[in-house]
Amino acid sequence: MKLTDYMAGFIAEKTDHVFVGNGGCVVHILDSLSNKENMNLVPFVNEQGSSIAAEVHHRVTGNPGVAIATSGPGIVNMLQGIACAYYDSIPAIYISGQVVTGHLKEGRKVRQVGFQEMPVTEMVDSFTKYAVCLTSANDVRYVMERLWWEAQNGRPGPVLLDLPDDIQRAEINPDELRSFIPSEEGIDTVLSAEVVEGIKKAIREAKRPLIVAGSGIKLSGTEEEAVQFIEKTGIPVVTTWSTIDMFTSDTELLVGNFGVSANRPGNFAVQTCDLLISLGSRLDTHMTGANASTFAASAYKIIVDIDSSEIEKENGLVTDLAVNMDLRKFFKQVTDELPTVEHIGGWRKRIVEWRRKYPICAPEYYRQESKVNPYVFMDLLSKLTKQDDIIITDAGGTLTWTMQGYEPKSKQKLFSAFNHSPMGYAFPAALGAKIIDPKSEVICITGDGGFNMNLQELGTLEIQKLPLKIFILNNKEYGIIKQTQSTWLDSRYVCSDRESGVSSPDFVKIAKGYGIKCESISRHDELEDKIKAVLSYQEGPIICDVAILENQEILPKLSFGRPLEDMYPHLSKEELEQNMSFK
Ligand SMILES: Cc1ncc(C[n+]2csc(CCOP(=O)(O)OP(=O)(O)O)c2C)c(N)n1
Ligand SMILES: [Mg+2]
Repeated sequence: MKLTDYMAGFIAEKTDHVFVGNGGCVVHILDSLSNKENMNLVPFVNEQGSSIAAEVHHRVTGNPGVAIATSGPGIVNMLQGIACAYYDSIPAIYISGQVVTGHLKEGRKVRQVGFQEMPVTEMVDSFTKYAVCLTSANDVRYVMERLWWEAQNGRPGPVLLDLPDDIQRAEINPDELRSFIPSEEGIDTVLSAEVVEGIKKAIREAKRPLIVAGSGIKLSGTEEEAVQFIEKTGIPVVTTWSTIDMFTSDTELLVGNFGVSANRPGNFAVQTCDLLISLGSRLDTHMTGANASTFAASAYKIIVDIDSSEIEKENGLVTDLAVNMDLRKFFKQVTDELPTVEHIGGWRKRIVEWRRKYPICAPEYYRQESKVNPYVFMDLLSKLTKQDDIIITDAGGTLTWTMQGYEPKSKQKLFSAFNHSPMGYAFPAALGAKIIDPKSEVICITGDGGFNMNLQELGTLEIQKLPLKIFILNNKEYGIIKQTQSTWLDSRYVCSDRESGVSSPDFVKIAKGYGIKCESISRHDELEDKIKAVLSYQEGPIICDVAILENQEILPKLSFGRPLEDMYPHLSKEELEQNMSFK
C-alpha cells in the first residue's frame, strides 16, 4: 500500500476537512486524501489562512483540525496559525511536505541541499508540543497515532509532521507497522486530604472570595463542572477573555472580565478579594498587570493548573496553595465536599454596585453624532445576534472593544487567538469556522489593519460562497498603536496611520471586485437597521464597513506598570479609595 494512502485513511477517520497550501512536496498526500469519500480539501490563498482554519477546527468542534503545506515557503506561511494554536493550547495537526530524504541537509554545514528545503522541525520546535520528520516509512502508524495523542493529552497544543516526498511514495504493509503506546501521566491524580481540607478552610474563612475561570476549563471540557463548582460554593466569578462566553451577563454570580484591557468591576474585585481560586488560568501579565506582585495582593491564592511550569514560573505572583492537576479530576474530587460561603452579602452587594456604576457602554456614547462608537456597536450587535452564533474577533482596539463590550448569549462562542493575537486572524478563522460548521451563523469582527493583512482570502470566500458576515471596524489607522503613542510618545504617530504611511484601502470597492455584497454604516441612526440587514442576509457573504472615529480610545485601559484597580481614565483619589476599602 502507498504510504500516503495509509495516512489518508488515518486522517479521514479523524476529520472530514483538511486545509491546504499546495506545492510540489505535497502532491502525493493531497492525491491520496482526494480519494477519500467525504473528505473536503480546502485550499486558502495564503497558507496562513489554512493554518488558522486548522486550529479553529478544535475551537468550533472540540476535535483537532489538520492543515498541510508544502516545504520551505509553504510551511513558513503556516507558522502564524501554529503559534496561535500553541499559545492558546489548542490541539491541531500540521503536516509539511519535505524534499526527498537524500536531499535533507542533516549534519552537513551547507545552508540547503534540496530546493525549498528547510529544517522544519527545528524551526517549530519552540512552539509545538511534538514535531517529527518521518524518515522511516514503517514508523508511519506510530507517528500518526502519537501526533493525535500528543496534541490532545496533558496540556494540549499543536504538533507537526514533516513528510519527505520519497517517504510519501514508499510502499508499506499496514499489518507490519508498530503502534504508539502512550506513557502514564506524571501529575497528581488524587489530592491529599490535607489539600482538600486547606481549600475547604480557605472558603469557610473568606469574606470576599472570588473564582477566576480560566481557559483550562474549556480545554478540559469541564464547563458544566465549573458552573457546578461556582454554584455549590456560591463564590462570585471573574472571567478571562477565553471564558467570557461561558456566562451570560445576567448570571447572578458573574462579576465580569478582569485584566489590562477589561472592565473596572472585575479589576476592583480581584484587587480587593481575600481569597482567589484560579481554575485553569496561567494568570499572565495581561491579566495581572505588568507587576504581578500587585495582583490580588491581599488574597490567599489557590491556583489549579495542569502545567506545573505555569505554577512555578516565578513572575512575581505569590501562590499560597498550588494544585497541579487536570481540572476534570479536580472537580470530580472536590466539588461535592466543598462548603457554601456564608456571610458574603456585603461583598456581593458591592459587586452589584460596581457593575451598575461602571457600565462599559456609557449612555452618553449613544449620543455621538458622527461615525460609530465601537462600544455602542458591540452593545447593539450583542442584542441582535442569536443563541449558538459564533463570533470571532481580531487584534488591536477591535479585539479589546469586542472583549469589553460584547455580551454573549447562551451557547454562543466568542473567541480570537487571545495570546498570540496576530492581526488578520479573524477573517480566515471565521471563514474556517463557517466551512467547518456551515449551519451556525459566523460573525467576523475585524479592524481595517487586521483585514488588510489577510485580504487575499476574499478569494477563498468568493469560491466557498458561504453566508459569512464580516464587520470591519474602520478607523483607517492602527488605533491601538496610536493610543500607545499618545500615552507614551506625545502623540508622535509613527507608521500607524495614513499620514505616516499605513494604507487603508476602500474595502467596499475591493469586495465588489470579488463580487461580494457590501454594506456600510457611518452613523448611529442607521446602526441597528443595518446590523439587522447584515445578520439576516443569507444569499452569500456580506461585508459591512463600519466607520469608527479616528483616535477612538479603549476605555478603560490599564497603563503599563500600574496596579489593576488604577485604570485610565483615572478616578479621583477618593473614588478609588472608596472602591478599594471594606470597612
Ligand atoms: C501580524 C501582526 N503585526 C503587528 C501586530 C501589532 N499590532 C497589534 S494591533 C495593531 C494595529 C491594529 O490595527 P487595526 O486592525 O486597524 O485595529 P484597531 O486598533 O485600529 O482597532 C498592530 C500593528 C500584530 N498584532 N500582528
Ligand atoms: Mg484600525
